[in-house]
Amino acid sequence: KTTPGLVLRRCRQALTFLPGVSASGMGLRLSQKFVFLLFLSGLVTLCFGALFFLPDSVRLKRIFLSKTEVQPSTVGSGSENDVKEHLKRPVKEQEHSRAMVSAKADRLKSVNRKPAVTQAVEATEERLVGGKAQEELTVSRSESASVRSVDTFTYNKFKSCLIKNPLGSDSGKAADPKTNERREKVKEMMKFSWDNYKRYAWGKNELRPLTKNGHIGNMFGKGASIIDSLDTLYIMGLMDEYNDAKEWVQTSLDLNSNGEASLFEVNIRYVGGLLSAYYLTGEELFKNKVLELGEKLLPAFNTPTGIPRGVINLGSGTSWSWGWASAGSSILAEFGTLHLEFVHLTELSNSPIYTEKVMNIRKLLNKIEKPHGLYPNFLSPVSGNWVQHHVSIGGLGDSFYEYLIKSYLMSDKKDEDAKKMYYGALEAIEANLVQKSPGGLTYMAEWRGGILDHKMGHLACFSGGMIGIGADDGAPEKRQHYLDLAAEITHTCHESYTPTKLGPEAFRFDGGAEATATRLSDRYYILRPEVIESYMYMWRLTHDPKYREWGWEAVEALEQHCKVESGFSGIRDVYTTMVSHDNMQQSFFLSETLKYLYLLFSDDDLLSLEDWVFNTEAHPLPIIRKNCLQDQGSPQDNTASE
Ligand code: DMJ
Repeated sequence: KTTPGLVLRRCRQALTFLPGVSASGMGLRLSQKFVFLLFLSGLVTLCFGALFFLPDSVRLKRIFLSKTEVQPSTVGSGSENDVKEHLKRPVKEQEHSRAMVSAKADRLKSVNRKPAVTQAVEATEERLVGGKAQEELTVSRSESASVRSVDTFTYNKFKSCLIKNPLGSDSGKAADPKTNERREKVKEMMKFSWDNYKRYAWGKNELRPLTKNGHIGNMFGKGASIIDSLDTLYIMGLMDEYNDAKEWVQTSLDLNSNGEASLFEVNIRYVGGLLSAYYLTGEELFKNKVLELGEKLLPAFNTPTGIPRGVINLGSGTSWSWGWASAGSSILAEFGTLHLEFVHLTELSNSPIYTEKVMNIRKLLNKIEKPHGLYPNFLSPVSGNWVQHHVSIGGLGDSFYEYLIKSYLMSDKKDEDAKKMYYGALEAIEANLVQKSPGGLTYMAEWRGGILDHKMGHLACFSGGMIGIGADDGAPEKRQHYLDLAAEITHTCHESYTPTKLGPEAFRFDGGAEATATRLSDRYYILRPEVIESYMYMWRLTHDPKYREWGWEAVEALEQHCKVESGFSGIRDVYTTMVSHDNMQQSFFLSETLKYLYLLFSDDDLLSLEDWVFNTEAHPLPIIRKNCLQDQGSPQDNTASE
């Protein structure tokens, strides 16, 4: 048996023997010298090779092998310059050089890192989740091959792979006049919101409709409402407005602004918005902008685990964690809500780096131990461990679950890992969080280290739609159950919409409460989409007319309570009809709330679910049909180009 000790002893013996041999070697014949030299070089190679079998901690190894070679290389890390170089090269070339690039990136870590990140890397190298587990987290070559994009993306080819025309046969116009009138009403609301934004807040992130000015906020430089509106304007046929938005992207979208930006918000609003705009219109401008932006997000992944930090300065590339997140942790709903957009960035750029970044996150999440199969909301990007055991399907957790099932659907049902993770998570959610109230309402409680908080956030109301779209791919015996669960959750969320017919930020099921906000601070409504989002999905899945009726109730309530002279505004208390406005027209109102309402009153072939998944900001992204894109084939029944 070869042990490290034995190898060392043999090397030492050989080394002490050598000087004597070489001293007397003068008298040897040429052939003997040759044999001796051969033996000597073999021995040296053997001793050096044996170093690789020594445990990591053995000093000798550290002396002989440079530090960078000992370090594992992770796809989650890399210097900015390497990333740029990497992006310039096509996938094929990168296949051969990926190993070299990541080793070089590791070498550069120590000289080229932003201060905050450097410290973290050095301080925690030894504390990484399971030490050498980091090596295992590296996306292997064969795995990245499975997510590799086609050689060059061609827009026409992509269009030919859609089953339906994105805008439907008659722009999605509903057959019956009543539904059509309602759809027109929603379009009018969009135009009103947009016109006021344009008039008072053009180029700012959002409109303040009471004070008639703009609001910047801290998610990105500017123009969030413009990017968030592009696809809504386009599908509604508001072409003058769409053209104004497009022109602004061309002339004024500044991707180099210095300032704090949320990686999550930039991704779901800007990356998502630009991707959708490109896929819907084929305008190269959007593709170029989104690829430029995608590249700027990569430095946020330069952490020991590859789990990105929450905040990034797009100008300088520096990234850091939210000050409010405990112990410098990253948020599940933030780093877990990148997959759809990043896979599309790889599609369009022909660079695997984006997919590698998100696959690395998924790998870590797959590996790490989960309390009762649940995913807590806070994770350290340094150690890769959970920071607190707080689990929520609402804020801080929500869209992570959404992106699992949507990753599966968007991969044309090829991404089996995403499917497994989604149904595993759903099982844990059902076992631990799903509750029935005394009044018979089904809800999702929150979980704090094993103790249930019988509260559900408005944000968690997206889960009706999520469970609905995932029902069909669950185990056969569970399908009807999932559809029923989706309907029950959607019903509960509808119950929370009273008496203004708008819903509070959070509602409770304890102390006799049945889907009501018991705290003053939970009573506000900020034009959020989640309840309407679930109506839209449930309508498409069941065609039960109640969902359209519930959607119409919301339209009337928005008109009555949220519409002000110069736009739409959130309200401070949904339990009084003497409303007080919060003076904010959120950009997600244009991107999500109004889009989902419009789709609810349209035919199912407008952005058909057979072809599209919506990102968490309601930006439609196409299902990637690799077979069709690569093989000149197209799906049967293709009416997309009609
Ligand atoms: C949106 O920005 C997204 O839906 C996000 O996932 C959660 N919150 C808002 C809307 O409420």
